[in-house]
Amino acid sequence: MKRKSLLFLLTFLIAFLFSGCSAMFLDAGNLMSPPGATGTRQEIQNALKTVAGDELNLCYPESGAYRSAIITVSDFTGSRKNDVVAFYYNPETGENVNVAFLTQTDGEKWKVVFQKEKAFSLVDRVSFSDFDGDGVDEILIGWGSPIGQKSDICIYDYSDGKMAEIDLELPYNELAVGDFTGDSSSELLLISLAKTESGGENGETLSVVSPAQASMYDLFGGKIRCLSQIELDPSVIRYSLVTVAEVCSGKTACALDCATVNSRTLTQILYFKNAQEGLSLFPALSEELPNETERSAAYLFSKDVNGDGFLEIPTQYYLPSAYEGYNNEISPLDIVVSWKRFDAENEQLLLVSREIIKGRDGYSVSLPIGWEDKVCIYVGDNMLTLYEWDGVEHGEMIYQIVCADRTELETLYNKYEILYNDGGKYYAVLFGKSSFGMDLPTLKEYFSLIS
Ligand SMILES: [Ca+2]
Ligand SMILES: [Ca+2]
Ligand SMILES: [Ca+2]
Repeated sequence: MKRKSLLFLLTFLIAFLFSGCSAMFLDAGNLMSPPGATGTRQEIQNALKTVAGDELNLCYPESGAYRSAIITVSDFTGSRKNDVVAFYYNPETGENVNVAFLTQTDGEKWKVVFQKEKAFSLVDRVSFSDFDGDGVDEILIGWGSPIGQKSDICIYDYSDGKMAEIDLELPYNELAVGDFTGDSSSELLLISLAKTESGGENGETLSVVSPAQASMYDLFGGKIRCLSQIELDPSVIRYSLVTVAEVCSGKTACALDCATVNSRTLTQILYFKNAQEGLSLFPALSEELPNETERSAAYLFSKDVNGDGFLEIPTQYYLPSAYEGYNNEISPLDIVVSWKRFDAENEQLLLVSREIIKGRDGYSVSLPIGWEDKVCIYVGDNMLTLYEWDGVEHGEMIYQIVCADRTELETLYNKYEILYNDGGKYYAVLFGKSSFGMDLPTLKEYFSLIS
C-alpha cells in the first residue's frame, strides 16, 4: 500500500515537473518541436491523415479491452516495437468504418501498411492473440452494425511485409479468445444465440432458423479452420458475461453467465475436452437435472473469489430458515452462495467457499466451511441473523448484522458494535450467546462490501 502511494506521488511529481517545464518553454516560445510522446502521437496522426483525411473522424471500439480509436499497444509485425491499429469513419460519407494499420521501421516515419473500408458502422471489439502459433500476434476485429444486427469477424495476419485479411463472414453474439487447447496458441470461440422466426397465420409458430451454438476456430496455413462445434442451451436469451479464465491447472475455459427465458441466471462452462471429443459444455444439455448454478440474483457472475487464479462459479445455497414457514429467498437479492470451481477432469463443481450476500444492504459475509449444517438464517429488510441449528429448530443466536444510519445506530442499535462504516451507512453487529466463537476481528475479516 505504502509503495503504491509512493509510486503515485512520484508519477504525480514527474507529471507536474514535466508539465511545468514544457509550459515554461511554450511560454518562452522556444519550443520548436513537441516533446516525445506528443511528437509520436502527432507523427502517427499525420500518417493516418494521409488515408483518413485531415478531419480524422475517429471510431472507438464499443467493447473489449481496447477502447481507443488509435491503439498503440500491439506488435503485429513481430519487430518487438509497437505498431498501430486505427479506426476512422469514411472522411466523405462519415458512415462506414475504416481500419488502418501503421508501422514504423527503425528511425523511419510511421506509414500505413494496410487500410480497408468495411460495410459496418461500428467496431464491436479488438483483440490481439497468436492464433497460428508463430510467436507473433494477429489482430482480431469484430465488426458490427445496429441496422439488421449485422456482425462479422476478421483476423488480420501480417507476414512478409504484407497484411492479409481473413474474413470469417460469420455473425456472432459473443466471442472469446484464449488458449483452450493448451498448445500455447490461441483459439477463437464464436457464440451464437438461437435464432427463431415466427410463422403461421398469426405468427404464433416459432421455427428455429439457427440453433444456439459455439464454434471454435484457429488459424492454420493462413486460413481459418473450424476445430469443433457444439450446440448450446436454446433457452438462453442473453449472455450477460463471458469470461475466459483458467478453471483448473492448465485448463482454460469460457464461463458463460447467462439469462434464460424464465428470468433465471445461470452459468455454463464451455471447454475443450480433448482432440477426439472437442468442445464440451458443463452441465451437459442432455442432463435431466437442473443446472445447479441457477440463481435468483442476476448480479452474481463467475469470478476468482479467492485470488488463486482459478475461476469460481456462484451456485445458490439454501440455509435452513430460523422460523417455520419463512422463506429464505424473500428477496432475490439476498442469497447464500456457494462458490465452486470446475474440475474438468471429473466434470464436477467443487466447493471453494460460501458466503451470505445481503444484496439489499450491499455487503457479504463469509460462512465458515463446516457451518452449513449447524446454522440457520433469518433475513429481514436491513437485518441478517444467524442462529445455531440442531436440524429441527434454531438455538442460540450467533450474530445479528444490521445496516443503519447514525440515528438508528444511537437509538435502536446502541448495543451493537460497528463492523464497518461506509460514509453515512453503518454496518453493526450484535453477538449472541452461541458457543461458536465468532468475534468482532474474525467477522471483520469475513465481512466485505459488494463492489
Ligand atoms: Ca501469429
Ligand atoms: Ca490453443
Ligand atoms: Ca479462485
